[in-house]
Amino acid sequence: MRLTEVTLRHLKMRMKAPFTTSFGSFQDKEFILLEAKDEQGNIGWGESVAFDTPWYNEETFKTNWHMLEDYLIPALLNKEIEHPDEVSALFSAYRKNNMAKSTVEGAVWDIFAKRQGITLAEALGGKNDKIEVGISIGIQETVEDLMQLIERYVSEGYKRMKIKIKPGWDVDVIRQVRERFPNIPLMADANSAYRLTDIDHLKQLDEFNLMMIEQPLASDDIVDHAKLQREMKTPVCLDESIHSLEDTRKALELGSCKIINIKIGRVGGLTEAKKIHDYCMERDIPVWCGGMLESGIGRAHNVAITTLDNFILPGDTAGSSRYWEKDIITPEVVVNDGYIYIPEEPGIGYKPDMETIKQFTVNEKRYC
Ligand code: OSB
Ligand code: MG
Repeated sequence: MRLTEVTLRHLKMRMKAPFTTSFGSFQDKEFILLEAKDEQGNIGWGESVAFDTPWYNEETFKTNWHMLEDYLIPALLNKEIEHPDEVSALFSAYRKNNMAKSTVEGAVWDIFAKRQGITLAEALGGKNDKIEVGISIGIQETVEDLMQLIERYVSEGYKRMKIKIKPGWDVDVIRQVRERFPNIPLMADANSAYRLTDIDHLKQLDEFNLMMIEQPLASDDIVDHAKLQREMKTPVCLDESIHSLEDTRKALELGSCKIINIKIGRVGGLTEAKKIHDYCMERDIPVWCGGMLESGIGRAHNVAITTLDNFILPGDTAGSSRYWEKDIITPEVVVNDGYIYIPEEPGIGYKPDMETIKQFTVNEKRYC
């Protein structure tokens, strides 16, 4: 197969509610959607999960546009490939920029599946026809606001609650949540808000039977996380620190975590995500699929990879309606009693809604 045409679109969509992490708050989501066409006319879709500000990692949707336009699309256009695994070799001259690489690699995987008439989940080797879904709840103005959201998401069937924490919104909040909901599967995500010197404070979380604490320390650290994990009963899960299979190997060798959050964009695409999944599976390390407040296109890729066997823990793949008044795919991603059922159409399985995409597009450019 070979790509003959690629279209980049810059979209701006407003979320239903602002999302607040230890880094700050935002409600307007700007991102890139990529549409690729092969020589037979098959269409594949990818989404860049880079934000408009480099708070989560160093990439932004603008750096992704630059990388795609000037390097990645030219490296791929009209090159004959047999399998999406070959895409990373074509990109090997370019360091990092994983979210940019993943945007176009995802579209290649979608086309690869469609050419065979199978779902993206099947193309990746996924066997499950439904996946378990958790939800990530941002920092709220008051504890009562948080309680009401948990109440609602529990009643909607979500399989685990993830609470964002930061200094000043952590031990006391989690204690109150545990008192009110003694049995729900519960975890906390710090997005790197602490230092190793906070160890005694963090160890207080051990009494709340959390499934894990996600990325408590620096985004570029695996050494201090290992020290913390040795002292903490609660399993540490790494998010920001993991960019590749190599990072995964090193973190596990050091004992920096017991669980890995796999985000397709952060690790440079589905091929690398699958490698990390396989490596963890051989070592009995559970993984789960993180989220980046994606539109339905990115969400569809997350749903597909979550069908692999070692995605044991519920992911942050909440339904479309949790984020958007109207998503850009049909059908929208729906969560039923805490499960998403894998769509049966070939490729990503959800159809891009071109009307709605047009409505949110602020810039568009075609390359061939
Ligand atoms: O750390 O997992 C994270 C959202 C944006 C950036 C980073 C994170 C998150 C979330 C929400 O936790 C995930 C989602 O609902 O898509
Ligand atoms: Mg996280």
